[in-house]
Amino acid sequence: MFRTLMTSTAIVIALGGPAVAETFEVKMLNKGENGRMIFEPSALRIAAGDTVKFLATDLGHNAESVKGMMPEGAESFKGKINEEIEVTFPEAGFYGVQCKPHFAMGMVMAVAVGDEAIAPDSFLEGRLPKKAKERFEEALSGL
Ligand SMILES: [Cu+2]
Repeated sequence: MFRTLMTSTAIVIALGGPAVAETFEVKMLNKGENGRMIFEPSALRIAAGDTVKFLATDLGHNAESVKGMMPEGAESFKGKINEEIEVTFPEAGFYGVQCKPHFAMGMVMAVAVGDEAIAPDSFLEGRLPKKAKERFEEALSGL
């Protein structure tokens, strides 16, 4: 005689905490809608605790933070060439991201974390290649 006992228990706990963190994808491209050697999108607004995944859609790129273009206390990050890294941004503020080999060609993006509308003056104060600065300015205006 066989006896089968099936028990199914579902426990649903409703949490009133903050929204679940999201993951956003950014492509690293040789050619995008807005030019060559480019992050797409090149401007992103996310919430603190969200993650950005950098996709090696085209080869030969990396994603790393730009020195001096982060809120104080935030941790820098650096992906290897062709590495798809996931970066979580716990600190609110503005972040500059670069592809090291194509920095001078303007392969940069801006990530705004939180609600602050305008980047601090210091964000673009550092030494930047002309094309990188232009792309940053473009990105900031699109946030
Ligand atoms: Cu690149």
